[in-house]
Amino acid sequence: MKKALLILFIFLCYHHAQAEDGYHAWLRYTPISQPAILSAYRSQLASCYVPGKSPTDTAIRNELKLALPGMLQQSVSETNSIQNHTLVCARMQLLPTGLQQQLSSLVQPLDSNGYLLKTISYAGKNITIITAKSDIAILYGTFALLRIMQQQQPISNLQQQSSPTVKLRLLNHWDNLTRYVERGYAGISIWNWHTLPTYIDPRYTDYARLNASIGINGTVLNNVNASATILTRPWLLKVAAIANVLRPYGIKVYLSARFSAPIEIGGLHTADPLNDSVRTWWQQKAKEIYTIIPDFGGFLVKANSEGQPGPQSYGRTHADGANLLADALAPYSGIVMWRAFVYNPEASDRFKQAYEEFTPLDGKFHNNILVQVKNGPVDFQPREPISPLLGAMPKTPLLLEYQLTQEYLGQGTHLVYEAPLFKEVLETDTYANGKNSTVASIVDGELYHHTLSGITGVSNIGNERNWTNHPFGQANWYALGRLAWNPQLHADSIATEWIRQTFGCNPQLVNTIQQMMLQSRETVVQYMTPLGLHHIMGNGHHYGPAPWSNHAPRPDWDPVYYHKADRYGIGFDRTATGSNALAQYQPALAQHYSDSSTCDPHFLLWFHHVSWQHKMPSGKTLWDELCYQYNAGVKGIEQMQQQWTSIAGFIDKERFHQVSMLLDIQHQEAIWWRDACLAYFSSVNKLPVPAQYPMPAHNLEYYQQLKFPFAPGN
Ligand code: BDP
Repeated sequence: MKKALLILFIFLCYHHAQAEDGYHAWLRYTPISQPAILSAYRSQLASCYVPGKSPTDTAIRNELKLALPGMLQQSVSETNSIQNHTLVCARMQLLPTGLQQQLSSLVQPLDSNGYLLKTISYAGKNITIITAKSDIAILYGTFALLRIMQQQQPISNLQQQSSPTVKLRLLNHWDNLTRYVERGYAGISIWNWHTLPTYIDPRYTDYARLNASIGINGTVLNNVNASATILTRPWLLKVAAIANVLRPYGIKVYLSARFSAPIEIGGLHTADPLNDSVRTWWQQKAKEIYTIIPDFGGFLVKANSEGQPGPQSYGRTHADGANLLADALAPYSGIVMWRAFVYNPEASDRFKQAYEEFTPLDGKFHNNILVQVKNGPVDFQPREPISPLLGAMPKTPLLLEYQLTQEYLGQGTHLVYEAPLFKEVLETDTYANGKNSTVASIVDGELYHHTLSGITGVSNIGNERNWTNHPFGQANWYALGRLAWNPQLHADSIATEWIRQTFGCNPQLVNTIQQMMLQSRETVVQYMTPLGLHHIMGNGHHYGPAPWSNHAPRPDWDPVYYHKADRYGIGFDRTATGSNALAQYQPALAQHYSDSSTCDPHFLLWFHHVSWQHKMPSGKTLWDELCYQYNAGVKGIEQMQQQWTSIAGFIDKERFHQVSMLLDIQHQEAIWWRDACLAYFSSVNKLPVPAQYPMPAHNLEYYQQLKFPFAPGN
């Protein structure tokens, strides 16, 4: 009996050790499986030498201690000098002069965050070196080497120089102080405010490691719909405790600031940006913050948007409001990220509002301000044209905001790899300063020579063991960091490196998952919002289809506002005969969309109201094409299910089952989207769903009466 229990115990321990819960994300450091690579790594990396003494150097040493024994299955000694086959991780100044001379021409052009990885022979020794101008850059270089090794690629002949293109590479948490995460689908906030500042969850360090490994260098801890409480001293001490953990990893903390904080926590009667007491209040607040958090990054502000307070409440402009805060932060080199996500129920077209409010202010923002612009003009839809502000404010650095959390992309249960969406935006030519004025060249500061530049992602992280709930949500976090580091990287290569690190290097596994990921964004567009449909999700929670919805508190929250379907046609006319939003783009860009017969079908209903009989490039009528697209979306998920099943043998059973079940949900919901939308549109246009497609499983009333009062994240 005892023996049986012992065997069971050993089995359970073994089983537990094997369980893959996704916590380590892409930093798994599992044993290298290819014998030739393993033996090459073992001999090349016999020891490491990290001479620096800063907390960042300690972080580097810790990472190597975790990673190398894990991958090499042998211990790697730390040395006090450079020996044969040593991995050297050191700033240039800490290297022997001879080595500095050998490397100086390669290191000289690097940015302060850029690193050099190189194998080199020095004083008769073959060494692998990671060097740079700062310790943070060495940390980035260390993660770059580990990324190569986790992919089991050769390192015997390395020469890689890399500097980030974008200065601010950020996450925005929409985390409330209650730990409820707005639009969060992965549990509650990882910031355990109640136990801070004394209890430091080890998870904060792992958060820092994961972010630093992809180059993220800042994080806004709290929701843009901010509570002023975060700016009070007890809370700033909590923030400082997080900042202390993140600092060695090169990550600054930022806070969302509530514009009316001087009233709410300062006891003033106004928050008017031109009022002297208000100015003094913010100056003192900044001083207090920097006394507590000396390297505080700055403020993110959502003002006069969706009910948030702002300068317009006092007849002032966004620039007045942003300058007020920027001036308070300037003595400490802090910055303000002022959001341009504004719209107003009276406007004829929500699409146009941000451009109308912000372009007249170009040149009026002080130089420590970035205007933060969502990638599209409406709101993180499965596909949007670019925001017309991108390219329309040459004198203002623009910070590009993406949404990692999948508010409009199937929320916590759909597999959607967003890098193709990110790239579609970055590669769009705005023609703002002639041809090749891509969004990438605007947000990296190059086009208009701005020193401040930034890309941010609204975080999809929560306290779920695997951070993002859907294992593939991690890929979106990963891709955001990689693209912010270098917007020229490709969605497919980012997917490949993520898969190899996250799931393994078997070629069949890698190819299959890569195909699934690359197709997934187009598939979600097809089953949710094909041909340029947008914002037809359920009101408020945005979960599931509700194209019929027409009685929200504001018209611009209603799907019917966006699709304008009637007996004769569908789509939002944004040409000169309609809202003329198209005129907000440069003519050369507008031209891609302006004629309904040549408009890219992906954007057709964004810009045109066309008849159901409109001829599509495929030769089908619009109605037939719409039915085709919805069905293709469902087929796309069926294909993903088959692809996933085909690689069952290559994946740990925990994640295999988890993703299989999530794909089942996604499949059911794709069918729901298709059937509900086609049932509704066919009730409007009175056209039957063509016979080759399945009929909606239920009648329209069935879909309309579905209610989701407890949909998450709302
Ligand atoms: C919308 C979300 C809302 C956010 C808002 C924003 O539905 O929860 O507060 O954007 O970005 O997408 O401010």
